[in-house]
Amino acid sequence: MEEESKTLPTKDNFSEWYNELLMMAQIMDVRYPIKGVYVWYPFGYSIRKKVYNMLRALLDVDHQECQFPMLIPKPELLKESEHIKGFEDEVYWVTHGGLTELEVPLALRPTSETAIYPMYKLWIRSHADLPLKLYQIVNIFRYETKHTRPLIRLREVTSFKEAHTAHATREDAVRQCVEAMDLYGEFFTKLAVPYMINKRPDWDKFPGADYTMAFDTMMPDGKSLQIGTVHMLGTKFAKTFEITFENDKGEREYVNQTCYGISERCIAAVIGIHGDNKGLILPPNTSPTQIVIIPIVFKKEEEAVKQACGNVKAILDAAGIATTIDFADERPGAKYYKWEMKGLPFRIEIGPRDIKNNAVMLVRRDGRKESVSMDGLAETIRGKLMDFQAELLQKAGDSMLARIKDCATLDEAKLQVEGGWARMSWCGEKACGLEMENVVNCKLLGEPQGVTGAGRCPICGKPTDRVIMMARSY
Ligand code: A5A
Ligand code: ZN
Repeated sequence: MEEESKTLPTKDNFSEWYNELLMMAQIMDVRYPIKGVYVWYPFGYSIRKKVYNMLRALLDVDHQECQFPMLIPKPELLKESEHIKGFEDEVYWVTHGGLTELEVPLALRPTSETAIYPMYKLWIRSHADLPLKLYQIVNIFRYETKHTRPLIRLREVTSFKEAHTAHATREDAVRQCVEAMDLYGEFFTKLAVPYMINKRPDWDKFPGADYTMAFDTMMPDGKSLQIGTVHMLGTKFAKTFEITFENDKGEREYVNQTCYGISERCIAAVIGIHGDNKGLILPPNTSPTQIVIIPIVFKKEEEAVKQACGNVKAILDAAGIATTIDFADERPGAKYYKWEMKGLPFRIEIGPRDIKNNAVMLVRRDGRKESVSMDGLAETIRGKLMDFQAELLQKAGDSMLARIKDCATLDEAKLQVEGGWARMSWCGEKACGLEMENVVNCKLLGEPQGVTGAGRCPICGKPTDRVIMMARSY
């Protein structure tokens, strides 16, 4: 695969840095000739595999994976009025089979409620069938009109994980939302991505939901990125699609439902938050390979160095630490550059002097360098990988918190959203909320979970204890 010979723009130029990095580190090729549609390179896809295996493992504890069709008949998609109102501008339509116009146009799923729930109607009969917790990882299509960006805002989302659950009672469904939030919290922690959970304002919730809880993270430019959402659906879809169960008194009742989703945006967050001017920095959990060994070879000791490298790889691989050796015929400096760009957490340099010292030279991706003894090597490295992972999360979390500020006036908020998020009082009225968005030129992310504070609405002046998070957003 051809290498780009460009240099990476500095990260303070975030948009350019991001786009260039995706190509240079071979994550996504952005040259596919459809707007908003991109191609995974094998290296990018290996990160995707690693990340989604973690997500699968978390879900598989008490969900079942399945797969529904990508095509949705038009009448099904139109059934739930709020849902279709939210998505009608974004749907791609299949209207022909060959030259024949289809009698029933088919939508490419923009999300799968209307593909899945007609089947739930058939599958759910009695309370013994509940709760039902299914998920699928599929591609979806949305004709996005906002600025498209690889991994962030796609017209073909390739890695859409959507879970759909059905429950006997509203309480059970509410509890499921909490469990889903816990699960997502655990997932993002594994990715070393800090987040806040915000309850979206009513006018910005998922079309057809009772309410939406969103996971938001902060990108380096201070803008917010919605990296996951949990929706309480209540009985709205159940009523539309007639999904009922027989309760233990023999009566038919509507199920209560939830759904929650994550896309490859979570990988954009990892890349954006942790990378630096040299390229990607992958938290060890997300990296397909944790360690690259670089032989520091001088002609007469070549064999000994090669052997030592193989020996170290064997030790680390046996301990479950994925390791590769770069034997390419290049100068060590060129190899450092290449693997730093790809964000491997650690590199190990082995030369004749290290062999003599019964040690290896360990260099963390953030530049920290130390000699590590061959005695207990795998254990030492394992510990250091865990430290590195924890430090990345800590640093990112600190940096995000430091850029969230309580603001008393709209002027103050306006300044604050230039490079971070503003927290303000809000009376809860839509008119006031929209006016705040207008004046500050930002988005109301919503009410941060569990946070209140006495104050006054900056628009109407009413005393309130509700607070709202405000940000520019992707
Ligand atoms: N059925 C529910 C789960 C649903 O569709 N929810 S959602 O619309 O909020 O999408 C779930 C998550 O997918 C979002 O939180 C966002 O992180 C991601 N997402 C949505 N549209 C996207 C797009 N065009 N490109 C990339 N990611 C997207
Ligand atoms: Zn108000």
